[in-house]
Amino acid sequence: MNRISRTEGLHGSLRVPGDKSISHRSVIFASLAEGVSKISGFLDGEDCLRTVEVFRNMGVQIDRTGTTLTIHGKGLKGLKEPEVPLYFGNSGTTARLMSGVLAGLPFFTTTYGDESLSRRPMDRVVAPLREMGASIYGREGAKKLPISFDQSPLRGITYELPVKSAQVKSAVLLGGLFAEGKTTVIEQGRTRNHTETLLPQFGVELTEEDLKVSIDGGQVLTAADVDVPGDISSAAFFLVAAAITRNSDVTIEHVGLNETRNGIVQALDQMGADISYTITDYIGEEPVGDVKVRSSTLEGQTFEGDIISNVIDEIPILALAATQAKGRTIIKDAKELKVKETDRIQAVCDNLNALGASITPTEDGMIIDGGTPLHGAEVSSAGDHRIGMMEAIASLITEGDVSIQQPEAINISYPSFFSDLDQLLVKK
Ligand code: SPQ
Repeated sequence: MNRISRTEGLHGSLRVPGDKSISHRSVIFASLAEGVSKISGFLDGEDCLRTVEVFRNMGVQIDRTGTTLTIHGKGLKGLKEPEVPLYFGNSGTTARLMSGVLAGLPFFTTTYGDESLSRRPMDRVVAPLREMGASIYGREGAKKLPISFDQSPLRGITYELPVKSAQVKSAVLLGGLFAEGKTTVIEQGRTRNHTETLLPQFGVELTEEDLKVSIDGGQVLTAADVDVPGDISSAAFFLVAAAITRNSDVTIEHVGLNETRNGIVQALDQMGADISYTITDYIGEEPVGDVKVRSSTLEGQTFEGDIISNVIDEIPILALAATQAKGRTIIKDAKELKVKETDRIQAVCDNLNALGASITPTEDGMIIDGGTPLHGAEVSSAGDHRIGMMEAIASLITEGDVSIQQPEAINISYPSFFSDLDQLLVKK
């Protein structure tokens, strides 16, 4: 249990750990590539380490020194049948993206996850992969983990995504690498595009047109070095912390500012936050820069439509910002939050209301009446890293201490969260 007290403000500069989405993809692509790739700035959180372990179990040598990985890729045809079931832990990204890979491999694999991941939907990737010819078996007709994959040739398809999901898009494109012919994915709206930005660095050609991405099967991946930028989803906790606390002035450096991921910067700006950013570099096609935030007076807003996919993982912390804004904030079109590590609509409402907020859950989001002072209480991460970090930031503004049950969930995406937070806290 972690107990945190109100702060006098946050000051200084910080680099947050590597982007989770890019770290997963770097390991997957480098393992499937021919040759040796070096990944620096890798996120050594539990989720990304699951992806590493999955490939080690299929014969890929992956050496890790801190946040640098050296991956001796095996090519699309060089992986070996694992002797053990593959464990995805809490990681939805590992489960969904690896399904695309495992469906295309010429051997049997069986996979499982922790309690939370075993509740999350897998039919969204299983359905298109089966349409491509994959042999997939599992619980509830393979709607849920555990799931097994057997050898079966894949053929390219054109698939219109029924949900806005980068994981499903990526799973189908990865299946497409192993398939005969062309695979095309058509999105309903833009989702994070790291698969599309990173695959070309490994020599894969993709064609993109509006919301359509196509890949030709059988392309060879060649080793590449990747420098992973800081994770904007991790930075978001400090951006909101600085905006809602007095006497704060924080800069998050060298963070990924991909336009499919920078929704939290847009959302805070829309709420009137004192926020600005500069792009300082490009890593491949990924823009990287510094984001500066100062204590702000926020105004409630309505967030709906296209911005939602761009800010989906930041909605818990955005909701906290909204509790301190003037007026009402409405979040709509965010039904996907119900199938994350927890039902994040319910978890945000239950935990922030326990601290004195006024939030009403809706079918696809929440309504937050702002300007509520928060007080201490005992809350829980409920095993969800983003809920745990949101609670830790909330505790910086509560009258009275907040106790957080299951704080260890934060290690999923941000093992150094509490020491990084401590670096920014102004000491009395
Ligand atoms: O990996 P996991 O557990 O699904 O992680 C989350 C998160 O909060 O870190 C979601 F719970 O991020 C997803 C994100 O919501 C990571 C991701 C990706 O790397 O492709 C895409 C999003 O999920 P989805 O279902 O919208 O594709």
